[in-house]
Amino acid sequence: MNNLNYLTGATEVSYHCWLQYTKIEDEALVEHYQRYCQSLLVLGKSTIIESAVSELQKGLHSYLGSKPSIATQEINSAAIILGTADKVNNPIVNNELIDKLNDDGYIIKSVNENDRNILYLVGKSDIGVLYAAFHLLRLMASRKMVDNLSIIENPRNQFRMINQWDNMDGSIERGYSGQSIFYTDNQFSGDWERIKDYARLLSSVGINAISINNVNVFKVETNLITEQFLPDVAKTADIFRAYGIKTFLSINYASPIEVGKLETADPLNPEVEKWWQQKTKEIYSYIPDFGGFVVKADSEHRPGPFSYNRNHADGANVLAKALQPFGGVVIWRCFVYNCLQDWRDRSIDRAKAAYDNFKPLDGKFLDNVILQIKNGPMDFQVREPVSPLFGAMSETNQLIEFQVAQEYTGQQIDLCYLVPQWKEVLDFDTYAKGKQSEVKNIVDGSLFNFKYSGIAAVSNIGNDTNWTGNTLAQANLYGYGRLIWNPELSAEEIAEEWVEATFGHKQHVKEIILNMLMQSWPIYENYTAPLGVGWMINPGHHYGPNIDGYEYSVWGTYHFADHDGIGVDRTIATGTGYTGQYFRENADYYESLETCPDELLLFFHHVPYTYRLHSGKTVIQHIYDTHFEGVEQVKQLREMFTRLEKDLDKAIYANVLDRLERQLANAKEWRDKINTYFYRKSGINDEKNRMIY
Ligand code: GCV
Repeated sequence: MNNLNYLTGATEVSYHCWLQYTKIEDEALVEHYQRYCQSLLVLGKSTIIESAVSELQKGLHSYLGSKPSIATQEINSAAIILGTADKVNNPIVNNELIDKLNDDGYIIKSVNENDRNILYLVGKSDIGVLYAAFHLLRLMASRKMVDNLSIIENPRNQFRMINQWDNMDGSIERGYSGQSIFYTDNQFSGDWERIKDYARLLSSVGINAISINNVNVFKVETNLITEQFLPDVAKTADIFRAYGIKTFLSINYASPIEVGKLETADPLNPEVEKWWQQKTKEIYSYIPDFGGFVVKADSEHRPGPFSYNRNHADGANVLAKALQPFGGVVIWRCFVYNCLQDWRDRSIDRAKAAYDNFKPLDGKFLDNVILQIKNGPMDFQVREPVSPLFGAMSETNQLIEFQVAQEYTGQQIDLCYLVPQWKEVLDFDTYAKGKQSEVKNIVDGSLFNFKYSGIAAVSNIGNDTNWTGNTLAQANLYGYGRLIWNPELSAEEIAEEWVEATFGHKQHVKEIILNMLMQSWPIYENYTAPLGVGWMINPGHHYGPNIDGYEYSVWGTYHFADHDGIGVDRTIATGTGYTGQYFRENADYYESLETCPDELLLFFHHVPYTYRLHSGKTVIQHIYDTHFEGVEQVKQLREMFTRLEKDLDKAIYANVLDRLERQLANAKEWRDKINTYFYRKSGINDEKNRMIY
């Protein structure tokens, strides 16, 4: 890490992300912390507790310049006492408090006992102790005082998961930050230190589950469940386990054929059922706490139960039965649609596919199956409505899937802080059980009392030294973890925490970066596809504009623009009927032009270019204005950032500036292509007579 590579942000500073633990210069504050942190009394022994101790030692040493000593039984000085609730023999941690904790929850209390300051870090279980340690280190990153602390924290979501889309040849599907840290040349990379650092980063924001290979499972990865690779999977799982993270594998639905040499993978075939049971038993012999399988089936050319005229419940249940004796789960993705659909045929609508495929199966899945549903009905666009499947399946466990990787949102070249987008999704009221049936109350399991539920997301990391390509994209990984721990946190609060932990405390640095992050999603939306219509992006690699670009064939466009108007009519009255998949309140809201929000207008309606938005502008003028404005806003982002040249690590500065330059070029290209296209199509002049190329 000594070789600086400025454009990839390659310095040790960027490698440590938000776990910088930067030395505290303010002596009074050092003294304040020292009043609590001279020794550590560790109650209990486990690999997770060892991780907590090692992290505290590392962090405190770095912040304060001295490592706390490890006390064994008696404490003679100011101390941090850490352990699980059952081990802490002190009335301060009473049953009333402990009863408030869920399995991963913790308490932090600072007290003065016999003239000694004590900080209790107490978990309901070991993982809570580790989370409490990270919480304390986070408080110190924000330079918060620790007197009179009385914190009770519980994660809101049970599954807090990351999905790697890593392939064993080292590539990452939709990866924008180098190669895989897990694999190279069709082998495990053996870079266990890096994997451990990834585990630390994930655990520090509360992630507790990871699937370590791409959901598109190709030839080599199919063998991850065989003795060829299981020893390395087990080694990986050992590393994650020490940080409270369970390991999952994505599997190939055709494994009984490809690995087992059976003639079929029909889920109702007894031989297939037996094969999965034996295979699962074998996996658990390597990894006793293996999480389970993630499955993409019958989607984008992946095999699945449809080949045998079976449905997704049949498909998932055979795996669930095999996992059930070991406490494992099947995470079955709902990203199922006909990718070869001809968009000229208006009777089919990709947006309807997940609901149409899965809703009729509600209640038919075994209780250790969890459906993983993308946040929107399409595919991680900069703007799309919330998937109507949320709330529609009251008897089936559900996870929501976000994409931290910026596939359609700038590929970690363009700045796009996604926490505000995810927050909007989680706050969306489905009306499944009347008011207050928000997505966050569905995926936290409370609305329908799901046995298993939570949130998963596609990771944005690779082996670039700064992990995320653009150093500022680290905020999305941090923010994802923090938001799913507590969906009530605001996007600003999370961004501020991240900025302080990563860049320190200079007021103007904080203000500028915070400002840049908070504006970035609307800016990206301004210069790309307008008003919720989606795509208009280059097919294949998904970066840069291609207005008529259409993914799987040359037929049709996603936007139905012609000389008169643009947008997809998804109404019940005259369109595809997609709006009817929502509960009444939302169906009516989107169906009517009166109420449909501007930002989703073209997702739901086909309107003339002269149609007037609630904003008062016509659609065409909105397109011109936002695209001119988007470019100016990117210029401002760049200008703001250059004010930080003297404040930031050189490599980080160069890395982000380089990305902002490329973002500006991208924004200009979008502006010019979009404005020209719609000017030519509509023949309507820009009211402000700006030059349209
Ligand atoms: C892993 C989109 C992406 C694919 C991805 C797929 C999915 O279509 O472009 O790369 O495949 O989503 O989520 O399965």
